[in-house]
Amino acid sequence: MDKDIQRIRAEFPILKKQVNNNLLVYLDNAATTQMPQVVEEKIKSFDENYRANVHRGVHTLGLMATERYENVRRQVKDFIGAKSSKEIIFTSGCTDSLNLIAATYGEKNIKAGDDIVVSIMEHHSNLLPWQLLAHKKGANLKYIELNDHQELDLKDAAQKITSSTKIVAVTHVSNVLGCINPIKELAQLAHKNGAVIVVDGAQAVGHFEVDVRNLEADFYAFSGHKIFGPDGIGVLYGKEQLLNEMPPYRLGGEMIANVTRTGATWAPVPQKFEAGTPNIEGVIGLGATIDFLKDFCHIDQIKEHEQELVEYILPKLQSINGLTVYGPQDPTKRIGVISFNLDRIHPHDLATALDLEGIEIRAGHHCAQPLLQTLGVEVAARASFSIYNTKSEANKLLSGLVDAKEFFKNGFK
Ligand code: 7TS
Repeated sequence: MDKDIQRIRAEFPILKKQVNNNLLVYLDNAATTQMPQVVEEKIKSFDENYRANVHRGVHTLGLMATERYENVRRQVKDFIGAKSSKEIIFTSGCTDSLNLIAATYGEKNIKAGDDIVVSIMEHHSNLLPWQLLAHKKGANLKYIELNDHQELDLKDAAQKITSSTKIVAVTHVSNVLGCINPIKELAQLAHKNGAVIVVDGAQAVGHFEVDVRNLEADFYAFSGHKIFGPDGIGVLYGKEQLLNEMPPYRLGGEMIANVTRTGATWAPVPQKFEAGTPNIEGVIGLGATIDFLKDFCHIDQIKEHEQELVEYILPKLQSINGLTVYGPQDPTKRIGVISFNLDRIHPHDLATALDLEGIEIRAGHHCAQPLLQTLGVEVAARASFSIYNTKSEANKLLSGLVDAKEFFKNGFK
């Protein structure tokens, strides 16, 4: 395994960089992962060999660009186990995908008095669109709470999801707690009550195998930049029938069947939801990313490696006096995301101290303020591990934290 990790590390030139005179230790993968060379090369090849707009002209470059673009749609379909490539919509990211569902499916189907059920651990991207929709329509927003292990409480979910529920919107993996949520059980609860389930997969895809049909998800959203791909590209999966029944999101070029002076009809899905020139470079890069994930890293190996790192570091973190880790204590219930606070040191100070040693972690509210309020804190530090991180980097984090604790207690030695 270690040899394989070194082979994977070699694909990421940035990992050889020095930051503040130390070898970079990149532990902010939940915010954005690094991009392997092969993805950049694929994007460069598009720009150098067949750069053109898609779905428009009949010239050679345009046809080549369209063919590659549509091939990636088929690749994504296979990657997440969708039934048809018509169910794959390219968006600018997970946030865009989630806003799309609320503004189309939500606008059409939510009425006053309906319930929308989210979990308390949602990223603001899967909370604010539902909050706004509920305010606009006079609907109720209900929260599934945490259980004693700081995981999603399925018993509470069974009480909150009722025949009044029209939409259940939950994250597959929390970007703060790192816990993997029981999506299939939630989907079955939603369906039993006649609701649809929207799954935010931003922290799940690329960490373990995701099969939308096996999960019974109605909608599933994720971003390219969190799975070693480019920025500004994301995916929305939706069941074809649901997408067919939804009104369009943005209006403009390429999403119409016919336009007259007085009206318009819409193109079939997925074009109906891809108005204007899409992020073609992003899509080409996403295709290369999926190849890299499947053929070079292997999804099962990613899962195993993150698990191994969590099993290694979690007890050691917990043995640091004054350090509180959030989320389930059982490493098998997590991906490589670990949020914590150390004594009363502000996470920004902690992150700045670690940065001086080249260790990059995230600090703040992680765009999950209601969750942090529930945990009784305003901010937290977060280290998030990926396939290219090593135990030696985990050790650097541990000793960096111990140094920071000493420093903030005693000042300069
Ligand atoms: N959902 C979850 C669970 C996320 O973690 C994020 C981003 C998003 C949605 C939004 O994704 P985007 O690609 O559209 O921005 N999370 C983080 C994070 O934890 N730190 O920076 C971004």
